Amino acid sequence: MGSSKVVNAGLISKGKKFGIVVSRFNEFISSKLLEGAIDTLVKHGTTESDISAVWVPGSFEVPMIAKKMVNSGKYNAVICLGAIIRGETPHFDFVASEAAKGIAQVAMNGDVPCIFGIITTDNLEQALDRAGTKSGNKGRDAAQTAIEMCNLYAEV
Ligand code: INI
Repeated sequence: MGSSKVVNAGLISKGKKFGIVVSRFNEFISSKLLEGAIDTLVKHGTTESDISAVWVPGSFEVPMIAKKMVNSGKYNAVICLGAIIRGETPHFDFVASEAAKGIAQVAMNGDVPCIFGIITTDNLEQALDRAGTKSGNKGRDAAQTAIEMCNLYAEV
């Protein structure tokens, strides 16, 4: 319709500041997600010195630091990265559900977007696929989502 206002945020991140929280558990995978996220932010215009990444022990701890980063007022968006891989016990389900719930809670209570870039997979192969091989790099996707969302927060 001619007079309707349609908001569609761009993907330019120049001048924006990003906090990244990354889980050390399954570090081989999460370090690839981190590399992908940083590379994507830089490719879209962010200066490397405007990116701060914090390593935490596991995905369960990600929301705790994400909350502090969101509340610090220093960042235009916070990106959460990690890899939760199913094992023999129900541990996976608890960690995955608390990480997702915690990040959603931080996102809804904060004034800047907090992005869920934690992969949850049934096995290592599926995780590798999502960390820069067959299925792309979910760290890149999370970074692109963060850029779009912080540009949207500036518009809406
Ligand atoms: N943390 C992860 O990030 N990925 C996993 O696959 C994982 N598994 O499978 O156990 C995991 N567990 C650790 C958890 O996040 C906490 O660090 C730990 O429970 C201490 O609170």
